[in-house]
Amino acid sequence: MSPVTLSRYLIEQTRSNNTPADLRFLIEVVARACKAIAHQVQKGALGGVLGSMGTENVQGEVQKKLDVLSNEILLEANEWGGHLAGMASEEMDNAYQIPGKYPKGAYLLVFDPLDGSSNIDVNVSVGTIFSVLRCPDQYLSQNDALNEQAFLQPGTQQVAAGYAIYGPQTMLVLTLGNGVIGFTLDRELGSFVLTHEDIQVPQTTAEFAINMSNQRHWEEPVKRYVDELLTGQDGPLGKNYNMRWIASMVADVHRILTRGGIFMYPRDAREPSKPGKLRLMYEANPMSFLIEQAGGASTDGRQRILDIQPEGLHQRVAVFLGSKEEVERVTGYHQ
Ligand code: AHM
Ligand code: MG
Repeated sequence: MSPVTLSRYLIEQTRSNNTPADLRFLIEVVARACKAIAHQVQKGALGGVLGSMGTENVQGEVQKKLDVLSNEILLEANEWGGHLAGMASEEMDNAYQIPGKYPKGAYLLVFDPLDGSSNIDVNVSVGTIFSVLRCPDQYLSQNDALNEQAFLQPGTQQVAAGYAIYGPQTMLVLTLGNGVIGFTLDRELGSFVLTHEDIQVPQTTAEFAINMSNQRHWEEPVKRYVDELLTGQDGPLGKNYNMRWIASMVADVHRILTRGGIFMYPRDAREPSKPGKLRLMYEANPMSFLIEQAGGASTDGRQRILDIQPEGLHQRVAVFLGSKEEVERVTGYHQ
């Protein structure tokens, strides 16, 4: 049987699920940009792309050359097609305005162009995370600058989300709101080919992911939960757990979508004004949409992440996501 490429999959979705043609185009353009990013990531030292830019982003984090390059690739690929009203990115303080010479479209694209930057220089998997929202009618204007308020919609409003992972294989994992599917980049064909249908997160797990070095800063419910995991068979949970922490959210989430687990980045006392490290709009929301669509759960310890009303583009949030049983347990400890 001939391989089902991303293009074919999307065309079939248009026929069977009424996926709008402009959304299909948007996903194809994002996928094309991810191929270009994969190409740059793969070059590594040979392409002169490793190391820092010597600049900081809005979060005060040092930008890597590949952070900036990946951001440019996504902007350039998406600005001219007429499918977007605007874009927002981890690497830009404010929303990106579609240049006046191009038409504007119905969607908003939000992304972390290269997540896991701290792993770039050590040849560990990194990825691109993206979220697609519809631009509310009142903000749609061909002439006026896009108001940033347009982006501030809860994750439940996402029409698509996904990530590309640049690892031993480059993969694109996607949801259009009817399950999760995975494509692997066939470098000979130059296409993403459907390799993982109907991805499901197992409901139970014995694997957890957390940056243990922050333990002393955690809140009590997280301390209690991780203590119980660590006591294993002798503790109240009655089984031994294994720990995995890649420090690339894309890679950690990819593992969970593949074989289950719980991923945690709790709020902590280091910077009390910031609830956690990860960002709601372009990290937590798209990953939560994927995890829920695959049968898992995702909360900030107190509520479902997808229900949170965002107040800022770069807002941070605590994250507990993955296998339902464990996410519900640690969320219960917060109540
Ligand atoms: P980034 O977007 O600047 O790369 O930061 C996000 C990353 C996540 O991929 C990962 O889960 C987390 O930061 C790891 O942070 P740390 O190792 O600093 O605790
Ligand atoms: Mg990130």
